[in-house]
Order: sequence, then structure tokens, then C-alpha cells
Amino acid sequence: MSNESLANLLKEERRFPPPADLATHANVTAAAYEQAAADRLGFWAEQARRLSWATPPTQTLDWSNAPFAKWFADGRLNVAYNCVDRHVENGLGDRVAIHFEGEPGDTRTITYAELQREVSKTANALTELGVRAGDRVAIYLPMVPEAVIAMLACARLGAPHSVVFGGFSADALATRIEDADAQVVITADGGYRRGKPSALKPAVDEAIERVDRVRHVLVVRRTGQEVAWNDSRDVWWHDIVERQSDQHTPEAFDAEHPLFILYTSGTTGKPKGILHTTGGYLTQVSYTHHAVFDLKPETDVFWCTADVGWVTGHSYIAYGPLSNGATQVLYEGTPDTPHQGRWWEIVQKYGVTILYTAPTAIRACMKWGDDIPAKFDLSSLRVLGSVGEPINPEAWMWYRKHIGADATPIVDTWWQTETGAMMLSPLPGVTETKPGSAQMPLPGIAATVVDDDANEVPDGAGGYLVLTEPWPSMLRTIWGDDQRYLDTYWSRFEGKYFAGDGAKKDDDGDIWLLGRVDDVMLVSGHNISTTEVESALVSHPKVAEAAVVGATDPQTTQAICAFVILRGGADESEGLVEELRAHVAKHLGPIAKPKRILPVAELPKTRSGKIMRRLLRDIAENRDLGDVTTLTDSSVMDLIQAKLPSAA
Ligand code: 6R9
Repeated sequence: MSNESLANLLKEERRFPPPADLATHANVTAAAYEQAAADRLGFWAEQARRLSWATPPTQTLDWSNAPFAKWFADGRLNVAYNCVDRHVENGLGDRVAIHFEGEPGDTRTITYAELQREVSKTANALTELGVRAGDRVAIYLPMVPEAVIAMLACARLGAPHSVVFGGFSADALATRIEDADAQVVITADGGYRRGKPSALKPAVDEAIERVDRVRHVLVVRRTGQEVAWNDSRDVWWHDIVERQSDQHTPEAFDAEHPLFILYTSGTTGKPKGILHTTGGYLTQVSYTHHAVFDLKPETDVFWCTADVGWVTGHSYIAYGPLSNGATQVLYEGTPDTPHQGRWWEIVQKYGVTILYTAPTAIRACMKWGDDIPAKFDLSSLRVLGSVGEPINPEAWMWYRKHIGADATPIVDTWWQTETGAMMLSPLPGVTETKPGSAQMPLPGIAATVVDDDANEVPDGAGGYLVLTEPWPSMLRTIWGDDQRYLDTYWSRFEGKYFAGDGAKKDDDGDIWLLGRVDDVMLVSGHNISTTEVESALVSHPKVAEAAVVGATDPQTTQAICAFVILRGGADESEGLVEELRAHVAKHLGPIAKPKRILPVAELPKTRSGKIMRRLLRDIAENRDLGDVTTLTDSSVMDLIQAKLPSAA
């Protein structure tokens, strides 16, 4: 990738300083950057003291077998004790841990004292089912409190969990059960999705037929729908958990004891089981949740809208917030059930102060219209977060204006399943933010942008995002495949972690993410980022969302092909397409002008909401579609293809 070509196509001049009162009372100030720069390991050793250790560590990082890291290796602790029991011991048992809101409108309030009893009972039940430290447990649940309780119960027993997103098929579940060699699966009859019960247990039954190693299936009754039952294998949660003692003594485990495996699909090959361990992971999720959201556990109400099946749900629903004693909202369903204001109704109802969501959701809300959030009282919000994809500057501005009353700071947090916790982000009481930029590494994190030859690029140039020093919550390996760990992350640039994302530095040295490297386009010798062209399109008032791909082209190597979703009311005339092409040319220069623009009703997304450009490339190049199994809705592709009379 050549430097000059990825360089700042998009110029963003808007700046937003932190609100004065937030800055004055911020948990973390600019001093943290200085402290961490002066003594990075000392900084992390200090953050590790946020946790309660049965044996406090005397070592910080052991990098002698790089890139296989050990953090706090001689320390011992129990994660569930840190997330639950210690808060109760500190007199906070009556504090609400979870405000659960089911999609049909049922609710449950769970205090830390209740959470301690539930987690203890579940740990006792799993012990009765034969689960021992080191055994893997698969969790395939809807977004109900039992999902968090099950994760904590596994952590309490030192049994690594492998959470599989409830929207995945029997096939995906079977592969993951098999790879992790899980002998116990925790699931539910079903969950509520878009106003209807949606079954889960049949997928487990089907998966188990293919992998005959599962001894027990623990089933939560959520929807009451009919389920097939195998008496020797299946047990109801309410039968076995309810009759257990609510006392359970947590055992301390080594800091490097495995905490969980979480599979990422990647673009090719079998899913990678990303392995996270105990002490370093909990240290960094706890610290980042405290620093980036400025969490004040006595008064804040935190809400992360992710599913626990993704890393965002692991780190910022389960482990980060609970290790910090936060009060949080857990919502089961979709944002538009039963109406498109459901999220804002929840913010108003619980007085949510910190909201963490994804660009895909923000763009959907933009499309639905400004008048919807305007009907609700969102004045409790004081910090807004974004994660999952680059956030287009216009979506950022919409989020700030329509959700954040034009005053609430936005933290755009870049990280990955592999990094375990946030890596790049503004700090809400410190950073002057720029719409669309994750800006800079957090204190204690070392990241930069390099060119093809691993040289750091100067300000104003683009290349690849790399992490140059190990960090506490880093993946330790790919489960069962050390070689793939080395090949995927550590072989592209010697001694540096290759994240697979394109990035650029602006003239101030701030970092902008440009999308996955596989998605960068090559047009007439210039590398052009899909993210930047998409952002230029979204900055047009008639466009809510855009996905851009490079299609093979005899003249220009690749030609830019854009799929756009129009905002409510805009009509897709020939004139509009020309207007959009001209708009991109004006913003980014003629080189970035899309050759084709196609208005569509929906875009193909992964189940975690990321746009699947690979499939759009197949369409733009008139190929049969590749693997569509990770799509949320494969009929979207039929709709798009139907719109292509004179395909590329
Ligand atoms: C946390 C999570 C990781 C990939 C990552 C990047 C993209 C995530 C981003 C972002 C730009 C952000 N990504 N956050 N890109 N700005 N703030 O999403 O993990 O599902 O493993 O995805 O998501 O491309 O490499 P995961």
C-alpha cells in the first residue's frame, strides 16, 4: 500500500473539546498518558491493583517467549469474586447490578447480593453436572440474565466458557463445540426476537447429533415453547439450579488460567478460537471501562447494546462493568420492536447515563428519522460510545446532535476480539474529539501506523495499524493452533502485532481507521479506503448508509462501486446518482468518484452488524455469491441482485 495514496483524502475540521464539568471530575486525566509513557509496565501493575487478588502478583510482564505473553503470572485471583462477591463484602449488596428488560416488556432487577446467590447456585449446579476447572462449557443463550450468570459461574469454577451467538446456526455451533471440546452446553428453549419467540434448543439438538461428546445440556426456560427432550442428557435450569445452595466458595486461579474462548469467523478458513486468560484480561477491561466511560458506579447507569455472543458483550457487559460494580441495563431484543423508539424509551425509563453502541445501529436510527429520538427524554446521557466499525463523521455528528443533545462527548473505541479490551479511544474528560477518529492509543497501549516495509509513516500518511508492545488483555493464542496465531498476527511485521486494519495518521498524528485491509481498493495506482468513500456518501443529506467495494476493471484495476441506502423520503432518480457521484468527487477528489452507485433497501451485514463487502464485490463482479452463512438475512442479497438489470 503506497503512503501517499492512502493519505488524508477526507479532511475533517470539526473539533469538540470535553465538557468542562466532565473534565474537572474525570476519573482519568492527561497525567495517565505521561505516567504510562514513563513506565508502561509500572502503569499496568498499578491498574492490576484495581482487582482483589488472592495472591497479589510480583511480576508484571513475562515476554521471554514472545509473542506468547504472560501477565501477572505469579498472581492468583477469581474473576467471579472480583465481579460479584467483593462488592457485596464492601456493603454494596443492595446496588442494582442488572436492570433486565425483555423484548416483550417483562423486567427483572438483580442486585449484587442476588447476583452472588444466583452465580453461586449455578456454580454448584455445574459442579453437580461434573464441570471441573479447565473443562470448556459452551453457552448458547439469548440476552437474558442467565447468560451473564452462566459466564460468571464458569469463571468462578475456572471452566473456560465459549459463548456462541444465539443467532448462529446448528452448524456454526457444532464446529465451535467440537473445536473447544465442550462437554456441557447451556442454552434456552428460545428467546424473543422481533416480537416472536425464536427457538434455540433445536439447533443445540442438531449440533449435538454431529458431535457426540456433549454429556449435558442445561436449558433455561425463557419462552415456554415446546422442546424435544433427552432425559439422560437435558436438564432444566429451574430444576437443577434452584435446588442448589446459594453458598459457594470461589477458588483462586493463576492469572494465566484460561477464562474464555471466543470464535471470530474471519474471511477464510475455519473460525479462530481466540483464547483469553484471567488476570491481564480483567485488569484491562476494568481499567478501560473506568477510564473511557468515566464510570461513577454510585450514580451512573451503563448500557452496552451488544450481544454477549460478541467480545463487546464479554468485556463491556459481563466483565468490565461488573468488576467495577456498575449498574447496567441488559436488553433482550431488537431496537425497533415494538417501535423504532424502543432504545430511547429504555434510556428514558432507566435514566441511562452512558450508552455504548455500534455505527450500524446509529445509521439505522438516522434512516428512521430524527423525530423518533426527539420524542424521549435523553437528558440523562453524559457519555456516548461507538465500536465495531469506523463511524462515518456524519453518523458521529448525528449521534452527538440527536442522542447527545449536542453536548455529550463521543468515544470512538477501536479494538478487536483479539485485543480483548479497548486499545484506541479518546478519553471523555481529556481529548478534543474529531468526528470519525478513534484518535490515539489509550494510556499503556503502544500503537502506530506503518508502511509495507514496517516503517512508521509520517503524520498525514496512511498504512497499516500495528500494536508495538504487548498489552494485558491480548489474546494468548488461537485455541489449539499456536502456529496460526504466529502466522496471522505476528508474521506480517516482525515483532509487531498486525491488526488487519488500514489506518492513517492526520496532520496532528491522530489515527483514523480505514477498514479491513482486504477491503482497501486499488484505483489507477491509488489505494483508496472504502471507509472514506462511504463517509463521503453518508455526508450527503439523502444518504443514510453506504457500502463501497472495488470491482475488477480493465482500465483502472478496480472501479469504485457503491451501494447506498437512502434516507426516508429520498427518491432514487438518475439525477440523484449523478448528484452523489459529484458529491464524492467534491469531498475526496475525482479519483474517488464511484463509477457506479446503486440505491438498495438493505446491505448485507454480519450478525454483529459489520458490512460484508466481500459479498457486494461478488455482485459487482458478477460472480456467484460466496459463503453467506454468517449473514443476518440472506434474502437481502436477493433484493440487491434483483436491482441489477444491467449488472457490472
Ligand atoms: C470490538 C470488535 C474487530 C474489527 C477491527 C476493525 C473493526 C472495531 C472499530 C473498528 C474502526 C472502530 N472495528 N471497532 N473499526 N473503528 N472504533 O468489534 O471486535 O468483532 O473482533 O472486530 O472491527 O476492523 O479489526 P471484532
